[in-house]
Amino acid sequence: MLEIPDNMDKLLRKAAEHVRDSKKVLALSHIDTDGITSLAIVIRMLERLGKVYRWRNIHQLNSETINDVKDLIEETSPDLVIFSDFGTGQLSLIQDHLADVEGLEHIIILDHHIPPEERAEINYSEKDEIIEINPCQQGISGSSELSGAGVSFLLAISVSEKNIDLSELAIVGATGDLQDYYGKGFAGINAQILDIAVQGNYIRVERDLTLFGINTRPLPQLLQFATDPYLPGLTGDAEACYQFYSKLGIELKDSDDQWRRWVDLSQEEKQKVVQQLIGELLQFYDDPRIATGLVGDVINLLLRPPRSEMSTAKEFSTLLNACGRNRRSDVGVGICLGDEESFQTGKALLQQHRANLAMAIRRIEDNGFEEYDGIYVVNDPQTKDTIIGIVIGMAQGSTIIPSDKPVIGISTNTTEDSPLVKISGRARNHVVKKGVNLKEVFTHVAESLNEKAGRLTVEAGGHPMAAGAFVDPEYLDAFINGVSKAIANIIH
Ligand SMILES: [Mn+2]
Repeated sequence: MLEIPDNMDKLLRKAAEHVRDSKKVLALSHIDTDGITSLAIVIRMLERLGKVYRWRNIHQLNSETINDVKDLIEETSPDLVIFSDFGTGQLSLIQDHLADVEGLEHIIILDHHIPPEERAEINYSEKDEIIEINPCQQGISGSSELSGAGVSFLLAISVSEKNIDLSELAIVGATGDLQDYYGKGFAGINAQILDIAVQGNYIRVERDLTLFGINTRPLPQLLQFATDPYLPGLTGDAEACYQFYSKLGIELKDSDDQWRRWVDLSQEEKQKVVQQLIGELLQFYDDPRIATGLVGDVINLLLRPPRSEMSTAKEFSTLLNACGRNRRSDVGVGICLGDEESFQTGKALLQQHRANLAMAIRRIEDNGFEEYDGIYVVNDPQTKDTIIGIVIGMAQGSTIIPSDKPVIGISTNTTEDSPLVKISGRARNHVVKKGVNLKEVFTHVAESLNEKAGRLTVEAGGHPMAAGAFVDPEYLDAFINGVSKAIANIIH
């Protein structure tokens, strides 16, 4: 059914065996859309096997939170723990802290993040108690070909082909991780999973507008609240959005005085709007793909209520992300599993999320940012660590912050009273092409600081264009200066 490397298939089958043999399972996952959908897939798989299980989302698996995980394991005494959408970067933590817990027989890691360099030589997958399944170790891209939810789906169908409907959630997870970025569609195993979902009639793919809210937002708000991409002159300006439609001769309300939504427009009306928007974006952005990406494959989710925040993969993924960013991933998991009350709560969180982002962007506009050699820095103590990455990305996307250098965000407003400072970095495509790899820069600076200090002061990870770090406040300045120097060396 699916073409996957033999080695990966072997690991999946072994993991599936451990799942079937388990008596009590603890499932742990990351808090974003991919983590939430990964977890929902794992839960459904366990539920269908009639297993006893507990689950929890964890914001970040690090040297602090691993102790909470250990407590949770001791409290729930599972014989199997499944980590999804994280675990690869924390394998040594997991090994050091969890491998010898009594009664815990197996650990399964379902991840897609790139393993740390120092692990290249070691094949931990050989060890029996920990099975790690990660496309990066199988010659498959973990940033464009398979997400955490995709890996979880592979396990679920290895356990039973009845889990094939969970392909829907795998695609929502991949969407959340932007694996089909700029409407270029899915590739690799993602494309295979999409095919399966289309054939099963769980998903239908249509060429349409890729903005958030085509099913749910009144026409003016579709543009006014657009953040991906930011629409110059329209995002944030209600009046301009009304005028945009009236200039094109498009009615905003139907004959019953109800707001029209994008899905209510005729093909001809849609065409007019799309042409106008693309024209404006082409003038504004140096990357033409941002404009052309306005139209792309829209993934309709046929198992979910129509005309709702769950009807397309993009809207669903945004809804789930909002749950996570508001520290309520559990609500997101409930939504994936079809719980109506969770859905209502999630919608309220989405509104809150939107408001939080708008206020954080406004503060950057009002208070400005700092310019360093090689980077821009936003240090806003009011912006939560869970949204700092999105906020700096949006601020740069909307040219509030110039895009010639990466932007680094600092958040001291961290989850669960952690003493660590959260750092987020974002770099535009053309900066990455110059050779800036934020993940590498962050990890190298972290390593050298840790070495100098003789202890753990910074933990870093991520991708070339989006990376993050948790920093001991004492080393915050040293870290920022180190990153500044390293990037300046690359782009000068
Ligand atoms: Mn992920």
